[in-house]
Amino acid sequence: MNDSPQRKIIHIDMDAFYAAVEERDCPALAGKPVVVGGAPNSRGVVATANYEARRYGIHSAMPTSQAYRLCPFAEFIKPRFEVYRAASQEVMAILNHYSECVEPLSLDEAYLDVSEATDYQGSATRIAQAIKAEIARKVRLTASAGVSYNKFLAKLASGMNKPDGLTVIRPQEGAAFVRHLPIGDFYGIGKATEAKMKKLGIHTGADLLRWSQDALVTHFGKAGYWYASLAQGEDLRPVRAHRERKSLGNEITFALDVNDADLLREELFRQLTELMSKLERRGWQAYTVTVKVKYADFEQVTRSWTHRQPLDTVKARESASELLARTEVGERPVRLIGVTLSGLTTAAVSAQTSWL
Ligand code: DCP
Ligand code: MG
Repeated sequence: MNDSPQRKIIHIDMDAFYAAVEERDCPALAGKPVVVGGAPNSRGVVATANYEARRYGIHSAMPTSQAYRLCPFAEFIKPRFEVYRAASQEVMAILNHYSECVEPLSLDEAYLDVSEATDYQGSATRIAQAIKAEIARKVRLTASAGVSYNKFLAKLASGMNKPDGLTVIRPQEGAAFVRHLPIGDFYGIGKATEAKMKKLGIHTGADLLRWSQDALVTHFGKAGYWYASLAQGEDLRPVRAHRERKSLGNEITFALDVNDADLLREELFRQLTELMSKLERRGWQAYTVTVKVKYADFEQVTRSWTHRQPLDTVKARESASELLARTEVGERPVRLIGVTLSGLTTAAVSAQTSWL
């Protein structure tokens, strides 16, 4: 894997993925607003909407009942996950043909590192064009592609000319591009951090760039290093073809949304205790704790902490508690909470690969 600033990274993101699959499979939907999601009952939400429906203000995670009010004549369709999964597999198979280094992020999204590619004289832009064309021909769906020298910019680029877009941010353009970027669009800056940044007068990349790394670390902890490099248009994260599989996680979806931060912390501790004893039984040690929170509106955040030493129960709890405090629990109702331990190592090298 090549970590030099001259890497060539492509980010592929399918357009209105679930809705596009429905349109593909049902020609009668052509040109109509299409909403894929749960029934408009208490918990029914929009999974996605096609671009026609988005014109009415409909978007992912919105209650279906609200989508219905915005556009009663839209086609409301129940998700067919098996079909989306099959389409996703076809897309990923195409991507794997263009690079050995493909990192899927979700059903409809992946990064490719094509630094080493020799097709099309190594032109990442032409590779991206070829990928889009092959997806269109074989899967009959459109994808948007972003091409750049790191993951952060490639992903931003793929979102810039949706649908069916292809956007390139060249190495010499990255820094200027980032200066104009609203602070909320930076990778890893969620709603809470965005608000904190704005309080400090940081509204754009240019504002962020005026802050020293030390000052950012003072205000944001370890994440400050990350923000400082993003401000320069730098992101050294490698594309990981084989994602870390050794992790152990727990989560719970509440029947009713929970507002009480203490209660949520207790629930996390309960999950952690369970995980730690599982780890112990298997003779494993973990270095990373990740807390996941899904709010009532389905927005999901994760907060992670990697330690230098293997975690014990006390450390794991302290970390989880700290990570939880970096979310908006207590302020926003929570639908799901979970914790994962990763960065696992073991002294006993056993053949336990599928013990999750
Ligand atoms: N999805 C979901 N719930 C969400 C967000 C997304 O179920 N809150 C599902 C439906 C989407 C798919 O994941 O089709 C991919 O998500 P994207 O965010 O990439 O959205 P789309 O592909 O639908 O639209 P686009 O990428 O064109 O903006
Ligand atoms: Mg998409």
